[in-house]
Amino acid sequence: TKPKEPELPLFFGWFLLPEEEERIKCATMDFLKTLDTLEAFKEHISEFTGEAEKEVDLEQYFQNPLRLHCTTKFCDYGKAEGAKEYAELQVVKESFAKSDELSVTALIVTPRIFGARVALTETQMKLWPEGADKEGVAPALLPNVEALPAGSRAHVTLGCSAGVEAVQTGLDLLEILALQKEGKEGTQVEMDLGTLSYLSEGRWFLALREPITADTTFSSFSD
Ligand code: 2AM
Repeated sequence: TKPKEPELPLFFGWFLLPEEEERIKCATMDFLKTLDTLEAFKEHISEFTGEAEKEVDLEQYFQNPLRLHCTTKFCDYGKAEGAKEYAELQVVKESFAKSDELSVTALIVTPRIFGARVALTETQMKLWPEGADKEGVAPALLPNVEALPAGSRAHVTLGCSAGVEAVQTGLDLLEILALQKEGKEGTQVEMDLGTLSYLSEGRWFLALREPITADTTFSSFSD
């Protein structure tokens, strides 16, 4: 009989340690609590609620994912292109179950998602699959995404609004970065954590004054 192929996971990524998860959730929730009280945010509230004047409690608006992580490769149990090749990479095998520190440099909020931008180190980039930034990107946005540095899509999804899938965080992040590159930043507000900018259609970007670091383990997840 043929030996059974090892099963591929749903995805690979860096998983925040449980105590780190709590710390990051608290810090980022504090930001959400402040954001929805800002006048600048209230001016654009209809982009979240569909109605002007209506209030929104962002803490309730976004649902927390189960485990905070930064996806490197979405394998879909082997159905995703390049899943097997990724799992077999020497660097993936060598890094598996090892600890690593992630650096969060910005937070993003849109009507669909709440996320943290991750700045990958050169070593971490070795685990970032080639072409990962472009996957599932709308053709119209592709040239803009190709102009961004590799690894620009790296992020931790902190929450999704009702009916939205986590994959949206990376796509919204790329859109924001593309708009910034074109110089399309609107209102800027100084906050304790850093500079908040508005990028039209309910998109907000907080560039952190100090990066937030988090200890993680590189691993895989299967439902
Ligand atoms: P995320 O990385 O933006 O949070 C399980 O669904 C995990 O895999 C989630 O963390 C999700 O998004 C990520 N994911 C789902 N579909 C994906 C895709 N097509 N490409 C990249 N990541 C995906």
